[in-house]
Amino acid sequence: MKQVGIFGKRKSGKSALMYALTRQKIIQDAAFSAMEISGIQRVMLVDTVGVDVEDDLTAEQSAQSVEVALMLITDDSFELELAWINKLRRAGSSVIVVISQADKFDDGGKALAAAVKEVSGLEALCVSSITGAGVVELDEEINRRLSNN
Ligand SMILES: Nc1nc2c(ncn2[C@@H]2O[C@H](COP(=O)(O)OP(=O)(O)O)[C@@H](O)[C@H]2O)c(=O)[nH]1
Ligand SMILES: [Mg+2]
Repeated sequence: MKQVGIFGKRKSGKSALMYALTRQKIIQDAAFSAMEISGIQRVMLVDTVGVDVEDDLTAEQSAQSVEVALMLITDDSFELELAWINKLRRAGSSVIVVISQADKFDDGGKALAAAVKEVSGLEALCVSSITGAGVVELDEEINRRLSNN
């Protein structure tokens, strides 16, 4: 089964996002239940401890096996995350940058997404696991990346 890994610092909202995506998958699967539609992909979501934990084995191991990697960013010190993005790409993963806990920002995370883009050239998706904003879009992007791989 294809794996999607969730990376980011501790408390960046990885586990909450995993549950939000799981709910989304269940809703989606229910809508298509009893139908065999190609393109519906079953994936394994892999949670990790935190890239800010020294020698986090869960992140190190997942980096080797995930097809798609979500890298969560919550504030403007994201050097560690950028280093991990390079590492994940070298290991062959397709990386989606997520501005996590987007409900905490007045602008829904847009300024932080712009800052990430300025430094790295990467487009980020703003997602809130609490309000659900951006979860469907993220799910769609994951599916796109999985089918392009
Ligand atoms: N406001 C807000 N809080 C969040 C969101 N996602 C997670 N949290 C909170 O942030 C804290 C850390 O979340 P958690 O998913 O455990 O982070 P992890 O350590 O990266 O797995 C918890 O108190 C969550 O309730 C979010 O989208 N919005
Ligand atoms: Mg967690």
